[in-house]
Amino acid sequence: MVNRMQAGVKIGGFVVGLAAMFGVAFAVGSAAAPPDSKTAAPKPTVTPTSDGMAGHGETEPAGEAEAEGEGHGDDGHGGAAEAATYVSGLAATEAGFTLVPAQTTLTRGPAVPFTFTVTGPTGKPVTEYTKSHEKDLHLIVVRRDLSGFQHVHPTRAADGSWSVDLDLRTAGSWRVFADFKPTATGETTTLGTDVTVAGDFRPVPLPAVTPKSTLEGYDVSIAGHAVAGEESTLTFTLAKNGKQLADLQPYLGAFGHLVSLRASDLAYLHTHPAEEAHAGDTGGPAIEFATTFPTPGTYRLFLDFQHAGQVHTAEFTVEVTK
Ligand SMILES: [Cu+2]
Repeated sequence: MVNRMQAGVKIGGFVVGLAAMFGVAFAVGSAAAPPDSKTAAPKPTVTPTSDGMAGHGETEPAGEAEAEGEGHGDDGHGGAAEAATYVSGLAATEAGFTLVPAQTTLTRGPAVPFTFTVTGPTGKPVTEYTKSHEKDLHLIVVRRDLSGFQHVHPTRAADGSWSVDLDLRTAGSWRVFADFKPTATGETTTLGTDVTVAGDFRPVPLPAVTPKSTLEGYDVSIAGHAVAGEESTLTFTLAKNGKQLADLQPYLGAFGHLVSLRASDLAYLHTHPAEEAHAGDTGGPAIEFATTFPTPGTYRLFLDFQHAGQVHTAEFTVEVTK
């Protein structure tokens, strides 16, 4: 990991390209190598709600998210342990790519213009991206105390600069993650940096661990047992006004998008259900994710889902065990 970053920064695109190849090879190997662990009877899960696991009906092996989420972090000589502990989003520069905000101090407000570029190994802004979940770049923004989460899609100008309005109604230090796949490497890359909003900062304590989240008339429950370093299946069950939802809509090619942030340092994981969702499909009430949390500890989970034409985000605090 460290080696790859240094090589990428110092030597540039060729080494990055090689790293990408190793990364892909490892991802394929990691998805294919331990079939036994995937097809073996699932270990018993702790189910915080009585009906949480009922009727999810998911039979697809949940391998894709793991391959996509982990493989890119390995440089070919780390092995499974390193892949399992790889985390992204902690650095503003990685593999020759750098997230460069146009301004690091922003005003407070509900729609604050924010502009940035992603520069590549040559130092110039990247202009060629490969879409992932229907977008060239996903921007995740959250205050460092994990309040104020937002997942937005900036627009790119011809010069490669990205712009979007952010909801920055509260003062403090905000973390900005750019999640994208440069065409040059084909590797999913997540860069993170901080911007500051001036004003009276009032820290929000992290909400307690609970199996339910209520938002905008929706009740979302989480079931499953998150164990560090191994693929953990988390199942979210969605209801509105006491009735389970069977008409979830695809949002950016999936019935749900899950961003998990480690509370201690905001390390970033982004996972999707194994099954893709296409326009016109309906889903629910359960959405299942296979996520590999790198370490034990407290994480904040943000589940984006779409229902009746609106995107909502359910939030959970989860304790990942050893
Ligand atoms: Cu997105």
